[in-house]
Amino acid sequence: MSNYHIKHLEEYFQVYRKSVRNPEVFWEEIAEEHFMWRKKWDAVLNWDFKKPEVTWFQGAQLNITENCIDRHLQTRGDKTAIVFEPNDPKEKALHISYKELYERVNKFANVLKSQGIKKGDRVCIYLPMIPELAVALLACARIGAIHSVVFAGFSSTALATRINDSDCKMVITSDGSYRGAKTIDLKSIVDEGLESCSCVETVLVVKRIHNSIQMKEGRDKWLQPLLDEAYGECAPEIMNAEDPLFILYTSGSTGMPKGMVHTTAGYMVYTAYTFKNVFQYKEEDVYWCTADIGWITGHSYIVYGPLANGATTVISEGVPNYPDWGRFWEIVEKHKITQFYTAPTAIRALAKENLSYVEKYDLSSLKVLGTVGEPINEEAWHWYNDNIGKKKSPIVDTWWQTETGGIMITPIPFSTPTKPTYATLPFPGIQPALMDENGQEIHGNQVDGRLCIKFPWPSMARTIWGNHQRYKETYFSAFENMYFTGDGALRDEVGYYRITGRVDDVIIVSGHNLGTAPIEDAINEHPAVAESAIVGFPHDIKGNALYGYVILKETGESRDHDNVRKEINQIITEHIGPIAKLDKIQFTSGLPKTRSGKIMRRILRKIASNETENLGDTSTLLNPEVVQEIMDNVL
Ligand code: 7RM
Repeated sequence: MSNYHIKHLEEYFQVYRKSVRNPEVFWEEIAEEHFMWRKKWDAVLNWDFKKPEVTWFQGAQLNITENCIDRHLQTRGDKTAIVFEPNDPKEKALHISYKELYERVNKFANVLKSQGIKKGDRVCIYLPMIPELAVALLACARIGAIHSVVFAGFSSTALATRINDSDCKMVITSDGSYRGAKTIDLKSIVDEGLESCSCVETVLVVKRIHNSIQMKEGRDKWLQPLLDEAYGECAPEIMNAEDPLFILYTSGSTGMPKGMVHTTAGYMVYTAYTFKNVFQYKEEDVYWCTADIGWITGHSYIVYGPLANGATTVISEGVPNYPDWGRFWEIVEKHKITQFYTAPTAIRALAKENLSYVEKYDLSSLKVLGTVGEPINEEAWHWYNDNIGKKKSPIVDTWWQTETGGIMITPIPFSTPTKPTYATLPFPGIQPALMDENGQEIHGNQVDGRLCIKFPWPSMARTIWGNHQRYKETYFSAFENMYFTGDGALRDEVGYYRITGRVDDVIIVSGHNLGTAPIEDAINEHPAVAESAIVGFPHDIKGNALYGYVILKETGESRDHDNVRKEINQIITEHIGPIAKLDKIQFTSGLPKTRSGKIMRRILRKIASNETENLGDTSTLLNPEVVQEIMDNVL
């Protein structure tokens, strides 16, 4: 019997040890007992990190939608699979049962087929957070088409680049989307993008905001009439374990975004098993992840992981501040949310607002809180713990990546004692290693280094679409026989991991390795500073010098900038030493960020170094306007 559901710390250690001593037996038991297979595997694992090549459950056959939908019909047919909470609180929420989801997915799958989509074809999905988005993913999976979701906040150029890179035959979009009090004309963004995409034959359009849009004859089709005609049963395509399930783009530090390819069986097993344990999901729970499905978090922990467990998962269309900053807590109360999973950037934004937005609502249904996307600072952690969890709901600080497919380092709630800013312990099956600059593993505790993973896990990305060489260079070349995450981490006295950030954020000043995170933490201690980011720029003597971008708090009073500069450098000298003093400090109203809150330091680095002709891929920027402001005021 496998320990599918970990219930206390001893059990975690027991399960972990087993997963490391005998990974194949460990994963085989989980795969056998908890999933539906059309044919069992010939081998649990084949791997060679040198090539690199990894396969899990080779020879097995399955369809992931049978695991996410069909097999629940007997026992949970009337249970709500998806709760849809619209942007406008006055619009009624929708409860979609497993039976209804089955019918929607099957009809949609038949529409895809009727439009000529076959196994292996790529379908680009560019939709807002509406039920059709999840249904579209599942419909692709039903017929073996490879979905490539592009976040519906990205520009037409970003969309076109991704469509062309993977040769998508179809785009699924909507007439528009709601975003707080605004509407966005998605369809015209698609039209603009498609001017440079000759591969797209069909555009399916979901009606959401009922505005009038252009429909291109022969190419564009409304979805609803096609669904009305479609038959409600579509036999699942029998897929091989290693057939691609989806492509999801993640922006690289330079050049083209990388189309990470995830395959079927391993991804299913790992996302389902992590979902169950990291959120301690129970049959009656109502789980809500606030991420967009256009992000890996949404793929793994809104759609596939929850549905594979027969869970109730919430899809919310809106934003945290519409109609006001109480919206999240209103939704928690309304649907009696038991698990709530969000990002530090959202927590910080919510924490800035008046507590009365929180206190208005009954949050007593909450059992587990989660965070993902970037390191969570101590202040935000405590705000979340005190005001949302009322010190009763453990916070799972989950570290993982688009490339890893699922959660890698995380507490198991009610088992692992949490510690602010620590992602804590590796999930069963995950073997982390900290490496030094010379490629040697750093053993023992109270150490820090580059975070690698020594052994394959089922949901790891198998390649970069169309560029296996880049996959090899990016992840398997820095350290021999290891997957390199690109992150730095420290291991404390009990073996807990704390992720410190991307290691390319380290700057060498006069031969000293300086991490950006501790310097930024020091700067942020200044009472007038709201946020900061530092980068290196070339310096004749020191090799590199430090350039700081600082956002001041809006206090209404004006401050002498030169005084603040001096005070910041005093604080840095006290906390780290004079070596880390900043040569230049630019005050700015914002920092270039992605949706999940990651600062795009590459842009800041290029501006500080005067290399602004080519900023690289900026298509995933949430706030492109701030880049111009920063360039205009560069020192
Ligand atoms: C899920 C996701 C991956 C990068 C990763 C880290 C950072 C994510 C945490 C974190 C500290 C965390 N996928 N990151 N989670 N850093 N603590 N709990 O975010 O591909 O978009 O980003 O995000 O740097 O490498 S992602």
